[in-house]
Amino acid sequence: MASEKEAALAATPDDGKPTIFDKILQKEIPSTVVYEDEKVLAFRDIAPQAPTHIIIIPKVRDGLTGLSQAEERHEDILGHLLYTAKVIAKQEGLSDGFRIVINDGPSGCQSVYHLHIHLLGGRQMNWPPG
Ligand code: D5M
Repeated sequence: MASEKEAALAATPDDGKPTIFDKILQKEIPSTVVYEDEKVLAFRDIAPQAPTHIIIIPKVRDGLTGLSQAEERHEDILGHLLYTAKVIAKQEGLSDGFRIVINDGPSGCQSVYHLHIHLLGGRQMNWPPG
């Protein structure tokens, strides 16, 4: 399997086609869902980088291929995504802390162009990130 960096550099930023996350939303491919409400879906990352690694996505992309594409109308869903990350962190028992990551664009190592939050926890994190 290509490294995350290779996948990110090979990714097409926005070709208008459904992404792998659209297919997860449509249940065309399986995922391990840990949280769902009317606005967001959260599922376990297929290539976990920590004991807990969860992807949280808006159910409606609405132009939000990445954070750099955010507009004022997205403020509510962005806030909801972040709050949901906190709710899931508690649900997952990450009482000692956790990390939130949003990769944006090729330099940010983004490989899926449907805005998503990574929630990572269950081990000691390092700084700076790679
Ligand atoms: O992160 C994209 C993330 O999406 C990366 O950590 C792998 C994850 N991924 C890719 N396909 C799947 C499936 N099918 N299930 C669960 N997780 C998946 P990025 O920030 O774009 O690099």
